[in-house]
This record gives sequence, structure tokens and C-alpha cells, in this order.
Amino acid sequence: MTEGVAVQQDGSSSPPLWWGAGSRRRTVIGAGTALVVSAAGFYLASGPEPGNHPPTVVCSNESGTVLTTDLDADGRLDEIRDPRRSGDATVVFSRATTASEVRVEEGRTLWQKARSALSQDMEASGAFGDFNGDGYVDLALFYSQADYGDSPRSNMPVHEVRYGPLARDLSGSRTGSIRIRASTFVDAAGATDEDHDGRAELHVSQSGGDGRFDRYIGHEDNGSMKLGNERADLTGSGADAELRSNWRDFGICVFPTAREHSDTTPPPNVAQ
Ligand SMILES: [Ca+2]
Ligand SMILES: [Ca+2]
Repeated sequence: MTEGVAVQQDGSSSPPLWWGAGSRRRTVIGAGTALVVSAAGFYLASGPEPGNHPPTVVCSNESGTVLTTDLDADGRLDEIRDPRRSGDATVVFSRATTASEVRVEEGRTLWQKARSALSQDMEASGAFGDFNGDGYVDLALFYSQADYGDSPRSNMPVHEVRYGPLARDLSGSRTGSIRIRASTFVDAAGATDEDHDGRAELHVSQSGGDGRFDRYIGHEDNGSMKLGNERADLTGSGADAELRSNWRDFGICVFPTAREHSDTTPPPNVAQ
């Protein structure tokens, strides 16, 4: 069941408040979606390294197309926008007066870009989720060669997981490999947490030839990730139709009303 999350924005590093509205989990996000910035976090956020603010909240909009979290741990909430829910996401980092955007494809390292500079039909795909359950959102990044006709081509120079917090160039605090089953085109990638254990599952849809897409499900495994043998033949359904990044599993963001904005005390039905 999809739950809602309510985000409490009190400027501290305290965990989110949980509303007891039935079985739905909500995160109440405060005015301006800005947390108080710690001095250390602000300093670190000014460079390529992520900050050191403790994990805050991770929650989705109702449609599952925008994930809100402090991705770079600078104390300000950021948005990951994936309108098609296919892994072609843009990260919008909040700053004091402006915002900066980074697409997943731009997150490749200079070396990775140089290696594929002459390759044709290459596409990036990324899935954002907290795969290792430490509270920071991670990025599973793929860069692979699209099919030519119905024949899959095996060329995937990038398949790695970057553990959060992530810097604004989408580099990770550390990087692990993703053990893949095939190096064919990654048509879509997404993250879910169907069992709500706080550790996201990775879903990857790859070309299988003749219009077929195979779906693989992966889990974090001691500093790296491994795609399992689970496969689903999605022939005729289209990969996107069956493989959707379901950020709703992480909970739904709830923005407080104007009255709640002016009230610094939690609503009476809030349970901490
Ligand atoms: Ca941030
Ligand atoms: Ca993580």
C-alpha cells in the first residue's frame, strides 16, 4: 500500500513527524522548503563536496514524479524531478536565493564522458532511492547504448551506485558497482520500497531483443548492488508501462496550511 509522509520543517535535524491519519504516512514540509543550514554544512556545500547535515526527509508528490529530500546534505531541501518516471531525472538543488539544475546525464564524471565521447546513441538513466537505508538518497546510474532496430547492443560503460549524500555534480560520498545481468540498453530505471523497510529496491528495464524488455530487480549488498535473476517479459506492454519509479513508497509530502505555518507547535494529532 502506498503511504503518505508528512514533512515537519522545524529547522532542526530532528526526524520527521508522523501523522496518525489512518495508515497513511505524511511528511509536512514547512515554508520555503528550507531547513536551517548548519555552519559546517553551508561551508561544505559551497564546493563540490556534499554537506554534512544529518538526513532529513524523503518524500514524494502524489503522482510520484517529484522526490523531495536534502540530496546534498546542505540543510536545504532539493527536488528530483522525473516527469516520465523512467530515470531521465533532473535534480533541482536549492540555494539561498536561487536554484541550480543538474540532469542525470550531466552527472557522469569527466573520465566517463571522455570515454564515450565518440560513441553514438548513448543514453543515461538513473534511479534515486535510499538503497542502503542510511537516510541519504543514493543514485544508481547507467549509461548504455540504445538499440539499433530490434538488435540489442551490449555496451554499458557506466553501471554504478553513488551513495549519498551526493554533491551538486551528482558525485557520491562513495561509489559502488552494480552487478548487471546484461549490458544491453537500459530503457528505464526506478526505485521503490514496496516492503517499507527503508531500503529501496532498484528496478531496471533492459532491451532483450525483438522489442522485448527484461526487468531486473536489485538490492544493496555490502557496498555495491546486485541485480537479481528476477525477470519479467514485458513484450508488448512497453517498459515504461510496467516499470515505474514508485517514489510514493517513500511517503507523500504534505505542505502545511497557512495556519500551521504560523504555529510553531505541532498539530495536536502529531505523534513523534
Ligand atoms: Ca540540499
Ligand atoms: Ca543511502
